[in-house]
Amino acid sequence: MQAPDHALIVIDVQNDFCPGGALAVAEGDAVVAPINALLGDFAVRVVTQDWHPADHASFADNHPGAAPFSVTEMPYGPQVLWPRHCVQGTAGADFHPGLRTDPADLVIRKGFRASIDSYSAFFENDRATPTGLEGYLRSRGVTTLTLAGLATDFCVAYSALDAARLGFGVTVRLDACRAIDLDGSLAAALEQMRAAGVSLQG
Ligand code: VGL
Ligand code: ZN
Repeated sequence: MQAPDHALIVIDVQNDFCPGGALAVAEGDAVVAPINALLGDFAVRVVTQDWHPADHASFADNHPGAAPFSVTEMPYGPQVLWPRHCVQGTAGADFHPGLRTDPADLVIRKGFRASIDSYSAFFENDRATPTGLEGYLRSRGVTTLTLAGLATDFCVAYSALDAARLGFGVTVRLDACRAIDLDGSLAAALEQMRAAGVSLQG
């Protein structure tokens, strides 16, 4: 069992990121078994859910003529335009049916504002608008985090980098993550996490 100040953060293990989903990550469902095993080891357990309204600005089909996986400029910086995914209340937004969500203390939803995406569990993509997760963790006395889930190079990496910037000790369990790997994004994310002092394990 990990110390009481050490939390497991499970990122976006949802149907749309698993094989057959709208934004399927290769082997995305392979994270379910290792994460289920990890859940028993942590006193504080948080799961996140990507949770977009239908008119979300990150969906390519909300930008006439834009191709999925192209990049556009938003007021807060560059933004990948994704296939429509994790729409609030749809089956694609549900957690993978095999994920043990009952042991979770907190479910944190992100990406619910139409005009801004939110990869990180801590801040939206302007890197300034908080989700509230930092306050939750600090008020529970958490200082150290282990992250797992989908996708390594987007929501997991952004969460890990923000957590390190906030002063948490951060480990990413790569054996319990899978990546999208868009134009070298996995290698770049791994390098950024290493440079930020994130421990990459598994
Ligand atoms: C994610 C792209 C768009 C993720 C979420 O969970 O990594 N990626 N929305
Ligand atoms: Zn999303």
